[in-house]
Amino acid sequence: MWLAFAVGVFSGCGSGSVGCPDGEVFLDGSCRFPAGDGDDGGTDGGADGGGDNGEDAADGGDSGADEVLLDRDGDGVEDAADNCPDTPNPGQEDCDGDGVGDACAAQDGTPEHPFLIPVPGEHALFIDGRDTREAPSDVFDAYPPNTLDESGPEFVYRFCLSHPARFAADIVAPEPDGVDVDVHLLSSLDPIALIDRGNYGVYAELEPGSYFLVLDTYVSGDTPKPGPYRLNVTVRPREIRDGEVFNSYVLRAVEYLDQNYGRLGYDSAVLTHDIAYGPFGVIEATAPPRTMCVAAVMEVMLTAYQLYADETGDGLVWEFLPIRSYRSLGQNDLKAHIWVNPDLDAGGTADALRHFGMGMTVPFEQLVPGSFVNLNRTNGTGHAVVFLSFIDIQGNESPVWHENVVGFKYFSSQGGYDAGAGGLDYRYAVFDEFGTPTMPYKRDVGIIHSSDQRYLNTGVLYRPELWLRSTYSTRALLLADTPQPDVSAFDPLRFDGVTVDDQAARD
Ligand SMILES: [Ca+2]
Ligand SMILES: [Ca+2]
Ligand SMILES: [Ca+2]
Ligand SMILES: [Ca+2]
Repeated sequence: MWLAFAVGVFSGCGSGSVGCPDGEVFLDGSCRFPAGDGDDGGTDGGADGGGDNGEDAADGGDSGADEVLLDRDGDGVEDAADNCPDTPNPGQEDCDGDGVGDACAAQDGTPEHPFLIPVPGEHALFIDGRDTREAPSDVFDAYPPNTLDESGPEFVYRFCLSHPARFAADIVAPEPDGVDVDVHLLSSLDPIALIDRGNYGVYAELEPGSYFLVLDTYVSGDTPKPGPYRLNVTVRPREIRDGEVFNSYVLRAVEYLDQNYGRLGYDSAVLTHDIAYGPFGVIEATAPPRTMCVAAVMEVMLTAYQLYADETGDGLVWEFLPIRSYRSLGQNDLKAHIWVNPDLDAGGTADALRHFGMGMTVPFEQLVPGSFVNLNRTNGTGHAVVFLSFIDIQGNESPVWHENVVGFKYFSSQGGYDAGAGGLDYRYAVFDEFGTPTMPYKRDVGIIHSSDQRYLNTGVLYRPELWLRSTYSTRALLLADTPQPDVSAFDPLRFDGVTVDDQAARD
């Protein structure tokens, strides 16, 4: 499935199916061998071409001398105007504007013929897998102002945005031993204009336009580290719209859990009570009613799913991922990413949701109530929480960020072991630079205020009709019944459940 193909520049339009080499088909935005082997490609091509051409010829004959315009590929665009007349492409996308439609543009991953990432709407997810040992391009050695040695071979992608977007590109972590492919987002090829780069991924808020993504091979000393990668590209609208995000259900879940399961005690345990996963079974609590923070976030999500399903009659929330995604800690289980794992490049719930095609990174200042935050403190501990509001120095709440914000109000599980002293509850989180101000209720201070998502991981969950299949969520389904080793473990020292006003209860 993740085979990279042998490359050469192949001119595509009009010959073959969509400009893929012989035996390959255009699938999910790139040329691939069809399932099976090369024989399938030949059969598909022959059947498609013959059928279409025959039909068109007949239509033309009936009309005789009438000026009926041919549309060989039946995409509603007449041949004379069709920028790719043998491949249905009703949208006529032409990212580079050269008159040759994206659907039949030559694509080999070089700067001249980059792979085109389709962005069919405001919400889009593109997956691809290749191996930089096979990359045909070796022209980028560095990405100023960054100075890392990227002189190994690279694959170049291009995409066009018609709307303001949040854009993320991630490669699946961890990489195989000896492999180090880095991700670079550029606004143009010449001069090189680096927007963002990362060891595992990039994030940016982008205006409509054309951009390049380069998957390049890092060189350590004199040793290039080429190898395979699996790429997930996520495009979401810049605007966070009530009708598209799950925040209102998250907030209702918080209210429900606070009233019914609040302050029952904190422990390194999972869930305050057993929770049904739709018709697929029950996710069992390990030591009810006590629970810890990452599990509290998962409990909020599972409760929000139930509220959504009750209201809409829609079971999509349980069909997207198998129940084991919320029970197990394997690489393709959502829970393993929510549990926080640097090896998976998962700094918290926001990363987890993006990885699985269910959510997106949103910078702290742009959060809306009902979003997810993983915070880290200057003392080295961390916490997974639901974001409720921004707060000022007196603890006054605001649903939108303003210049007097000193932190935020959250919901999670923390505090003492005894009922009343800990468990699901609210706290006022204050960024380190604002000290320990008086707040209306218990505080959590010393929070690291950073735009680096590894320190302050922030993002939203979309409504299930906007959940899109990423590498992780695809594999979660495929491997649902296959035993997988645990790759994450809860770290009770880092996630100690101790906020400044819980210290007494824990000493
Ligand atoms: Ca056409
Ligand atoms: Ca066409
Ligand atoms: Ca073009
Ligand atoms: Ca390079």
